[in-house]
Amino acid sequence: MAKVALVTGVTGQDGAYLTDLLLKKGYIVHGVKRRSSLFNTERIDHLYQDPHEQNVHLTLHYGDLTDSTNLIRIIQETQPDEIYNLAAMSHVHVSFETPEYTANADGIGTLRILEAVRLLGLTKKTKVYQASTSELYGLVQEVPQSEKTPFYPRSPYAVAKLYAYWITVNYREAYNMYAVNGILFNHESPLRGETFVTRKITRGVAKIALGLQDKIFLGNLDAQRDWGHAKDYVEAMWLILQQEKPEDYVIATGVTTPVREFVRMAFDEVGIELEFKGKDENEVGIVKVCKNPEFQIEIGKEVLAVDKRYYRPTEVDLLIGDPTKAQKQLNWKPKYDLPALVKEMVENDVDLFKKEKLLKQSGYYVRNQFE
Ligand code: NDP
Ligand code: GDR
Repeated sequence: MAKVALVTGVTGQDGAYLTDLLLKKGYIVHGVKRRSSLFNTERIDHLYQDPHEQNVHLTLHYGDLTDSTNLIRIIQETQPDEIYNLAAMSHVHVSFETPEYTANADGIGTLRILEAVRLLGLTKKTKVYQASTSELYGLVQEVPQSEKTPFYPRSPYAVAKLYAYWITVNYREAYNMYAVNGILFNHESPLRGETFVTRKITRGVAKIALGLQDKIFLGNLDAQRDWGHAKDYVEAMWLILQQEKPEDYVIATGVTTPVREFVRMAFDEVGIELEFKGKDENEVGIVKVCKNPEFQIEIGKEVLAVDKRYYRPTEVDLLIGDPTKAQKQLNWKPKYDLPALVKEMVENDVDLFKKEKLLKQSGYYVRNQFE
């Protein structure tokens, strides 16, 4: 019998990679997607099957983490062996603007899933994976950060995820459930949301190289993150649910890099060497050399500037994970390093905007992108 998985946040970056992985492993996958006034399934359209077909392996259900009865009904109908709770308002900066909603969806939303499993008498059958985050570490207590490092959240997002983390641990201990946290450090990909810093940079670099944009405006260039590839990280999620004992795991590469260095690497991919000048909010990036004849870019042009509006009220300065436990117990090892990730993301965005440029040059309407 095929295993049944329920994936919340199926339309997001991780939802798309995880669904692909589970389908390849022979799972029947049910995904929870929100109703939206525009189509929001672009990342999984290639996996979607018309419900009128035979042998449908992926089914989408309308739902929301803020709606308990909806979640109870979906879990009752699908009777999942595994639930991957990936749904969340996942943008740290936006959580300062929408703290109450973030607490509801990211914190209480997790409780709703766990409580639904309990109410439906599925505690022995259904395993629950909670998408926990390195943002829990927040204000640096120690480096590298492991499963034993104390938490000090620094945003409404991280505080909501702290609740989700502990309620998952509590349901495991109180009801003997297989409920676990994957404490995942930042992971990116060509499917990354456009307003997270890596994708904002790779899209900006592609547009600048193609003459579609003049400059990228960023916030704190000194922040350091442990960046991996989402494809590797969804593999870890699956492994975490296949263990004999339910335990929490840190998933990270163990390498940290400042945002400024990510910018440099991304420009380097299109043959543009940058020189950084100035400090803090006055820092700029100027084109020093352009080695790629395909891209006509003026030497000395300012292509990067800092805009304070992207600073956060409280920042997480340094994240670097210690994945020793995952390496030993899960036998997990990432296939991508940062240069390979940056290369894939930049190439993807150059391709994307080459198409846009072609449309523009042929006189077709190109929608305005609000970023
Ligand atoms: P995305 O922002 O790409 O995806 C989030 C998903 O959650 C989307 O499908 C979104 O739907 C859905 N969603 C948002 N709010 C609700 C809600 N109220 N009810 C139902 N669905 C909702 O995030 P990622 O894929 O990058 O991350 C997946 C999870 O992992 C998140 O919980 C995130 O906080 C966590 N995480 C991510 C890390 C990363 O580096 N990517 C690291 C550590 C943890 P829609 O498409 O309609 O917006
Ligand atoms: P993060 O990711 O907050 O770590 O959360 P993000 O890419 O948004 O920021 C990373 C760092 O870059 C700095 N930064 C900017 N960030 C954004 N978004 N836009 C900018 O213009 C910019 N300039 C500099 C930020 O200040 C920050 O230090 C991500 C999300 O996926 C969470 O859901 C997840 O839990 C964590 O990763 C682990």
